[in-house]
Amino acid sequence: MSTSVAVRVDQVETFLVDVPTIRPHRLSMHTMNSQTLVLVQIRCSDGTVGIGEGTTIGGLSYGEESPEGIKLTIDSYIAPAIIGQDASRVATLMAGVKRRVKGNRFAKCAVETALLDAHGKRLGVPVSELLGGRQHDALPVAWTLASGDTARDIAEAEQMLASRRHNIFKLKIGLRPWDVDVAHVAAIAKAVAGRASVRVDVNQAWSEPVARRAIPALEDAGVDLVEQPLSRDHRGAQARLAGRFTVPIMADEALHGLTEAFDIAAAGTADVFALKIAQAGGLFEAARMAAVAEAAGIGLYGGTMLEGGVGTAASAQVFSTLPHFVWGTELFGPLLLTEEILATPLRYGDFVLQVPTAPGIGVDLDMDRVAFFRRDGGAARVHPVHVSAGA
Ligand code: MUC
Ligand code: MG
Repeated sequence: MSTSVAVRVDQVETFLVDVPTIRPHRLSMHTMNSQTLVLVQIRCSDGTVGIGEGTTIGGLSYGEESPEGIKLTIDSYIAPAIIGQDASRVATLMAGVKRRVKGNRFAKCAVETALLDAHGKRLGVPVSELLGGRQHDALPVAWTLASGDTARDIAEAEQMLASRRHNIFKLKIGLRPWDVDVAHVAAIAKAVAGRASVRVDVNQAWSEPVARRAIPALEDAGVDLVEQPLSRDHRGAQARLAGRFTVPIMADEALHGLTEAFDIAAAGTADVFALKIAQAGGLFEAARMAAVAEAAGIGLYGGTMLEGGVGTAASAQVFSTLPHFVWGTELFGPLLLTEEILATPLRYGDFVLQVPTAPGIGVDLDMDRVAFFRRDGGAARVHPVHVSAGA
């Protein structure tokens, strides 16, 4: 048995970073002009520092946790639960957090990521190696066309194809009448036909009757995948759609953790899972959800909450360990932002993202850039350094 002294979690620091987007990003429930990144930095007694991210979209319009709420949950409830504990026992720490904090998956994801990052750095290995080892060194990356303007979206798609950055396009629809949306999608699909895969994300905006009219038209237009057409609460209706149409239906907002993954698989509510570390509640839970998908014959897609470089790198670490991503990933979040906050940017090109190979999640923050964009101007909440008895 090891007699080595446990490495303690000493300090947990959280900060909100507001970064503009390169253009308005229009979803059915919210138009983004900027993104608020929720970043966590955890210092351990051996000097290792781990970073994590728990970013959401559109305040409280997408999910049940706001950026401010994620920060508060970590500061007030999760930090006290882990400070002074053995930092090398990440699974044990997260089990303890789960006992003390219900829900709040985004906040848990941010903290778990930071703990895994620190532990990977401590051992000198990428987080993928802590999760069983990687099966992929690079992941295909989709781009979302969501300017709201057909001609602008086609021009953007052409630019992405010409620069060999993306050849999978996800189109955000659901804000306008369904027939207007279908005409928009059909025009883009025609423009890139034979050169790219075109998918749509309705973000829960349709009713079942609307979906029954719109989906055949999307199939005729050559759409490959329909993401979350109905409310996450309407599972029976979405199961009927999945049984009725050939085009695969993907679950996104409906997938809040392992239990929902199991329920969706059992009820046949979706053909594909959009796996997201934030919605899952962390990297461990995302991997468990992937196992459910595998057992049920459900396809995998590597989703994003449009995180910056930290959440994107963490997602890539766990996705790299999973079986084949038949549907690719959409880990383009940092590319939607005007500013780089990583010391070294993630590497995109030839339609893929290279999974970082450095220890931990494989990326570091550029703290000067972070300081510049911090909402609090640098006065982040720092949970006091743990002082052990007798120290
Ligand atoms: C979503 O619903 O999938 C992911 C990519 C994107 O453009 O929006 C997000 C959220
Ligand atoms: Mg989605």
